[in-house]
Amino acid sequence: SGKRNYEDYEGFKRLVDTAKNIVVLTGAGISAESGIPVFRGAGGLWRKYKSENLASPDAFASNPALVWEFYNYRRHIAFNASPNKAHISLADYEKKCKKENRNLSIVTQNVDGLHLRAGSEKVVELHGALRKVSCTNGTCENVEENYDDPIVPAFANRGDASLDQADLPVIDRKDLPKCKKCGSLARPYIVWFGEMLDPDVLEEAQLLVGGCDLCLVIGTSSVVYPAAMFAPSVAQRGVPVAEFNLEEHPADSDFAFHFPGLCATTLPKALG
Ligand code: BJW
Ligand code: ZN
Repeated sequence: SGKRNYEDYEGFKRLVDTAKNIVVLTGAGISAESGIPVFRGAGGLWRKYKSENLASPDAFASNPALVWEFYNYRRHIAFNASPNKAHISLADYEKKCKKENRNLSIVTQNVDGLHLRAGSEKVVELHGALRKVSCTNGTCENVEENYDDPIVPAFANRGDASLDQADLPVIDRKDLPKCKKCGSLARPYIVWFGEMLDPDVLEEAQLLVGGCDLCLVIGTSSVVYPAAMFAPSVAQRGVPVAEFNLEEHPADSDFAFHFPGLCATTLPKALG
């Protein structure tokens, strides 16, 4: 460890083309070039509200209409976005691996669904998905796919939900999304701050991370747990980690490879 290879594309290619179990960890940065705002830093979506103040069970309990309108807006952006060259090069590389009897899996923090839409098959969605809603009634636990945009008529023609809503009429609770099974209030199928990740999903991710012989970590600020510990745990085992990010982070000194820049440019170059 401690070996830092900046932009060593040739060295990386030799490794990636022989690795048997590749795990790719992704965050918001991989979708930035598809027009989906990242969470932290410049261009962050949460200008007016801190992410913790909307993506939390308390926020939903106290103002479900505000939280739902925010997710309605996020869904609109995600459903209308297209996978970029970074998503597509991963999907293509997974197909190449399959032919060569090797494995490539994606463990993503993203909720936009763009890996699946790019054609990736093995995708673990750690934080849920914007295309899914779940029931708030603990005895029902129904999870369903829902592509309606707006998700309910009450959200039509209210403009950009990221703007100040003080002047907009308050939406009645009865007009919010409902569970199609039991009629209770529905919620976004998203893991909010302070909530546990689905234990099966977490276990699947941990198995993949624990068994990989090469790890790519792409477009994440690596501050949100438990996802933030995956790449460091791989590096700790002495397995090479390659980071693709606009910026370099001080915590990443154990990573073997660094490819600074826009990942829709660097990733196709590294996997091509
Ligand atoms: C590019 C690029 C380009 C840009 N090319 N690169 C201390 C206090 C309080 C809480 C905690 C604490 N310690 C731990 C916790 C728990 C908490 C946590 O980690 N908080 C931290 C913030 C400190 N974690 C949790 O609550 C998790 N649950 C949990 O731990 O349960 C147990 C528990 C229960 C109770 C108490 C404590 C523990 C759940 C976390 C769920 C996170 N959910 C969110 C929001 C919902 C999703 C949504 O609505 O969309 O998921 S948070 C938000 O951050 C979102 C993301 O998935 C996640 C990660 O962000 P990501 O992907 O890294 O994006 P950014 O924006 O941060 O970074 C983008 C990066 O891309 C940057 O590095 C750029 O440079 C780069 N970039 N363009 C390449 N073109
Ligand atoms: Zn229900």
